[in-house]
Amino acid sequence: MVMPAIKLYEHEPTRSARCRWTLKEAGLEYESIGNAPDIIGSDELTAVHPLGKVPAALIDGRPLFESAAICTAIADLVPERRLVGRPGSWSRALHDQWTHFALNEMECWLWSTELHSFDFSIPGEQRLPGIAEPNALLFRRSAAVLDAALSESDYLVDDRFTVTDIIVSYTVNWGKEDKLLGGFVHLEAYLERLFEREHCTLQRFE
Ligand SMILES: N[C@@H](CCC(=O)N[C@@H](CS)C(=O)NCC(=O)O)C(=O)O
Repeated sequence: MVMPAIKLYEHEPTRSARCRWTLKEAGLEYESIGNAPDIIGSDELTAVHPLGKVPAALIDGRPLFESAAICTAIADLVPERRLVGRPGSWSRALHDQWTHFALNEMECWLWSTELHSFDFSIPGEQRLPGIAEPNALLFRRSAAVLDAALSESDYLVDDRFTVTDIIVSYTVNWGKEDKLLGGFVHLEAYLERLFEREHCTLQRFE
């Protein structure tokens, strides 16, 4: 099978780290575009992602955005690497469950706190700094669910490393950066397990 040409619009310390890690685990060549803060909001990027956000990708010239969608599409390109279950399988349903859970029940609270503190999207006078506390509460309520799941298995799907772990662990590590993992020993151990992987792109936070 001829592999598609892949261009990844990225900036290293952002969610684009998910896509870079997935490409490495997939063993696929790609062209990195940007890898500097000024790629965000640029005309070049906005032609691929209407909000001018990273990550975004061109796969054989076709634009794709949202980090989880890009990672899953890359994993689907290399079925022999078993990074994700085939569409329609129960493994795939569990991949969808955990990635949606991480993004919609965990990451959204971290993102909201960031936007209301030091990020650039919300004008200063409209920011609600007090939102950090309820956001932390809601993040930890969901993190407890993930911690319980990881007390029974080292990984989230099929008891082996998959792209699901790449997507979800970025969220968990962001919670670690925000010092919200206190008491979640299985989440801490999960991160340590992933740091051991050769291609891991997670940043270390104390
Ligand atoms: N849900 C999106 C989030 C993309 C996103 O917000 N990216 C940030 C960097 S991590 C960005 O480009 N922010 C610029 C902005 O919000 O304008 C994804 O997972 O790809």
